[in-house]
Amino acid sequence: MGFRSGFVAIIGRPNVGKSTLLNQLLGTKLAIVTPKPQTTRNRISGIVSWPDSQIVFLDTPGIHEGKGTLNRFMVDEALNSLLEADLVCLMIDAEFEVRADDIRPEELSIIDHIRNSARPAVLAINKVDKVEKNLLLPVLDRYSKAFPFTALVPICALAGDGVDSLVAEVKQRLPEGERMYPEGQLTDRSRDFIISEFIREKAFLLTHQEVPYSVAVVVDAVQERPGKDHVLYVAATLHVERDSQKGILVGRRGEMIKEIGSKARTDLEAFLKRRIFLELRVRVEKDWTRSDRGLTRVGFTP
Ligand SMILES: Nc1nc2c(ncn2[C@@H]2O[C@H](COP(=O)(O)OP(=O)(O)OP(=O)(O)O)[C@@H](O)[C@H]2O)c(=O)[nH]1
Ligand SMILES: [Mg+2]
Repeated sequence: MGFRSGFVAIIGRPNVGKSTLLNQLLGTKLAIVTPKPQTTRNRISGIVSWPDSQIVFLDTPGIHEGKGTLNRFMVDEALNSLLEADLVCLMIDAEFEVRADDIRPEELSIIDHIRNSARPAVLAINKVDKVEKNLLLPVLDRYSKAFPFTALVPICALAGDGVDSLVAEVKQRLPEGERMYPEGQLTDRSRDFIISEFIREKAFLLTHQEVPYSVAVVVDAVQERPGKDHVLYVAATLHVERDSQKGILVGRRGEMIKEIGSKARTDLEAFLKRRIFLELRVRVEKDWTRSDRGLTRVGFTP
C-alpha cells in the first residue's frame, strides 16, 4: 500500500463541535471554540501527518440560514470546502439528536448538499459524553437510512473518545497520493490570521447579544522588539458595526478591551511560545457585515 493523502471537510450545523474536533486531531488549539453558535467564519485547514499518510482536515463555518452578507460568506466557505474535499465528515450533536423524533430539515438540507457533491461521507455523532449510549441507536438508524454513510462513528471531540476510530475510517477512504505539506506544518492559514482569531475568540466570549457577531479583528503589525527579552509586538484592530458597540467593547474606563487583551495575550503566548506585547484598538466600520465592501474592509477575502 502506497502513501495516502487527501482533504476531509468537517461540516455541520453551528456549535456541533467541528472546531473542537479539528483541535483534537491536531493535538493543539488552532481553531477558536466558544459555546456560542457561528463562531467559525472561515475555512481553516489542519494538517495531520503520519508515516503512511497525510490528511488535511478542513474546519468550516456552521451551515445556517444566511441572511446578511457575512452569513452568506460563511455558508459559502462551508459549501466550497465540500467541493475541495475527497471525503466529507458530517458532524451532528448527539444531545440534540436523542431528543428529536426525526432528522430535522437543517441536517437534511446538508445531506442534500453532500449528495449533490457526489463525495463519500462519514457521520460523526459528537458530544456522546452527554447522552446515554442506548439512546443513540435510533439516531444511527435514522441517519443510515438518510444517506449511505461509509461509517457512523460516535465521538466525544472534547475528550478525544472515538476520534481514533474516526481517523481509521477516514484513512481507509483516502486516495493514494503524495504528501501535500511538509511534516510539521499545522495549517495553510497565516500566523496573522490565527492571531486575529485568538483575539476574536476573547471578544466573542466576553460580549453578548449581537456584539460578538459584529466584531472582526485585523492584525495591523507584528514586529520583533529589539532587546534581549525577545518580545513580539502585535497591534490589532477590532472592528465593530456601530458606535454603541464600540462603547461596549472598550468598556468602562477601558476595562473590557483590557480584559480581551490580557486573555488573548495568554493564549497567544502559549501558541507562539514566546512573550507578546499586545496593543488593541477599536474602531467602527459601519454595518460591515452587510456588504461585500464591508467584509473586504475588515480583512475578509471572498
Ligand atoms: N460536552 C461536549 N461538549 C463539546 C464537545 N465538542 C464540542 N463541545 C462544546 O460545544 C461548543 C461548540 O464547539 P465548537 O467546536 O466551537 O463548535 P463548532 O461546530 O465549531 O461551532 P461553529 O464554529 O459555531 O460552527 C463548545 O462549547 C465546545 O466546548 C463534546 O464532545 N462534548
Ligand atoms: Mg467552529
